Amino acid sequence: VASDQHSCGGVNWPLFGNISISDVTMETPYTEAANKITDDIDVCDVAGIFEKLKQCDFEMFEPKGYGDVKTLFHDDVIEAISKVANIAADIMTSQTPNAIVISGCGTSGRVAFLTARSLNKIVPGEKFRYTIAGGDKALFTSQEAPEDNRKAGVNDLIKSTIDDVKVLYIGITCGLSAPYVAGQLDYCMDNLDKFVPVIIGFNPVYLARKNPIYDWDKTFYDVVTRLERLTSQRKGFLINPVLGGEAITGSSRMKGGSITMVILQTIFTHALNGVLTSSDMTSQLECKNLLKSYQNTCRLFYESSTTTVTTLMTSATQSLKSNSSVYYVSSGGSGVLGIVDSTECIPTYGASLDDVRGFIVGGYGEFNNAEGDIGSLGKNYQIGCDDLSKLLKLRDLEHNDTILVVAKSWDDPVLNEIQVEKGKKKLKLSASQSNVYVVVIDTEQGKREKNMPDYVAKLFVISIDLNEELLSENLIEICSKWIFNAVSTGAHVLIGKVFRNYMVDLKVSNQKLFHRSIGIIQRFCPSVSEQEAMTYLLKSIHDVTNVDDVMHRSIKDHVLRATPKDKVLTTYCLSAVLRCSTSPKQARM
Ligand code: F1P
Repeated sequence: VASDQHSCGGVNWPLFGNISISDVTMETPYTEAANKITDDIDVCDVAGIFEKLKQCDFEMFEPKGYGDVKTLFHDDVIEAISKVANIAADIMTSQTPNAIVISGCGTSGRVAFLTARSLNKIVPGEKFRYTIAGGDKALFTSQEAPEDNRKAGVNDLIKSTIDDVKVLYIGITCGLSAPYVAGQLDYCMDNLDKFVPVIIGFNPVYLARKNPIYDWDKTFYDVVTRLERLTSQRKGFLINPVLGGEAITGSSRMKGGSITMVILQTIFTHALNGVLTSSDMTSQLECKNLLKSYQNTCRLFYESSTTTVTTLMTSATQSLKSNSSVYYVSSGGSGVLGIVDSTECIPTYGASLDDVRGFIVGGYGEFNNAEGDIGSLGKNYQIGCDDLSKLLKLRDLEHNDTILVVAKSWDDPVLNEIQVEKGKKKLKLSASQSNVYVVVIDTEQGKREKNMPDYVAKLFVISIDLNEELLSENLIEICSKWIFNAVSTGAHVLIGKVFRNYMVDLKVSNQKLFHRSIGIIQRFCPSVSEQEAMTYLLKSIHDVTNVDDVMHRSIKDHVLRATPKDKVLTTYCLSAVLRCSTSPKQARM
């Protein structure tokens, strides 16, 4: 961890790892800062991209923080995790109607769902709930406008806890920014007799978002500083280690999503281990050891997956380049993670709904979301292997799809889907125009192989030798996330969706992304003021050459107008750089 300080506005801002000095200012949170490691990721080959993603992910486990920059292994972070595990254990074992609600927007809400889903399978009483901005539709497609709706957050929380006496609320917002979560957190703090509020995010409190929240007199910063005051009385908890910049600036689906999983799984594994019987010290030590298992797994994963991931990245790139698709197929939590990964490609890279899609063995029967089968809403809500089989039948020979099957062991049911049974292929993944790859994440020592049908282009085995029996399912699951993240990120970088390490084709679909877009324009045109950058953005959003008539509108209005549009940022980012007077329509063409 770098120990330099960057002086800005009379304040010394601590630097973390590989974030550039110029990127951490009073306004730039760590989650939105560019990472030096990936500064030139856009000109790297597959091996270079893999190496950079690896180095970025290793930063998640920096051994210790300094000053007020706390990293994952900082004592305060571990103490908070262990305290929350104690409360969780209480709720999990109580007979009264108590609940644990995990909530967030986008990837954070999907990880909330994944966690609640898997814990309800092992803890009796359906005590785990999730809320996600935009409801269950947001599990499959990005619904970012509801993220800015703090009232919707409160209503969802009230609805899901109406019959409960005591609730552990865990709100997740990587950037400490989402209004949906801010509303819920504030509501919890107004009702401390019922709620114990916890926030997971990856910025120090002073970098929480200070922009006004629509229709409210509070900002995220106001709400989280209120929570900070409660932490000394142990009436609320803040778990906010800094992770270093994302590989693709602001792409919190990556490190942010992974460490959210790590923290939640550590809390609940520890709670299940009978934390109530251990002393504070023992409890913290156990949490630290659990965190170390993830660190170890991350290292083992990257050490043993270079060939696998680079081959998959290459195939996915060729598919996207030739207007074909990348399909992920997995079972259980890995199936969910494939869907989560694909969902985020749309707002992050301006990808189409068909570019990357995820499928889960057993479809909705396995997925287990609160609203049940919503497949009738459209093809992007159809998630079963049968749906994929049907889809493949319709693909013509011009397609060059990549099908990536990830198995968590040799006994994973996903392997039954593709095996040859008495000469018959069970799952019709065998479209001749597809490149089918199978990856088995193997924790066993002995070599075990199954016959693969001839249509499987390559079988990869990633060997991870785990001593951590208890956690092994979780550890393998997170490896599947790293595979999906690397494949989709690498492929989008290689087809030119990233400039330096900025997502220049993002969708301007919520307040956070509106501000991120202004930041990107300024990043490439340092001489442009914030106001000027916003003017360029508004010209692009509203297709006007003069912004006088649109300037007074709310950010909410701008976002509503921008959400369905493509290439909003590339259009005006370009114009700003060239200082040209092209009309917005011309530039987009
Ligand atoms: C929530 C989120 C991200 C997504 C995009 C828009 O962010 O939906 O998951 O990738 O950046 O915002 P956060 O509240 O967890 O910071």
